[in-house]
Amino acid sequence: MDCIFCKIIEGAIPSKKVFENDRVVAFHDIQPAAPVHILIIPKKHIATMNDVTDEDAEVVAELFAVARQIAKEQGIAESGYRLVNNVNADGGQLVYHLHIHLLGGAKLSPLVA
Ligand code: IU
Repeated sequence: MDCIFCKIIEGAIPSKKVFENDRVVAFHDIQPAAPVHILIIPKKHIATMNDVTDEDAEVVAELFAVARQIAKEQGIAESGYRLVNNVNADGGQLVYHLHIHLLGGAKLSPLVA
């Protein structure tokens, strides 16, 4: 499968990983949009949030658990952070392998002014 994040999971493409277990990987975004910008992804190839099934409930919950843990490790849990999941073209999704952006380390601009 020609998926860049699957290649990152396999280690075929290098990345700065901050977390890995049998089901989930997290690594620094190559084009950070905030001082802390980490992507949290399932090892299972799921293209978008639209493709998540009931079978994936545990791993999707784990993505959020890993995000909470990394936010603590990065020292941004108390100051705050943002979790983002872009879906399809209008949502700005560029990589079609489910991922949660963990953004923080600065005061982020409000989504609604
Ligand atoms: P999006 O939600 O699909 O738009 O986000 C994709 C992100 O993946 C984006 O922030 C890229 O900078 C990031 N990324 C990466 O970290 N490493 C890569 O090799 C590629 C994209 I391609």
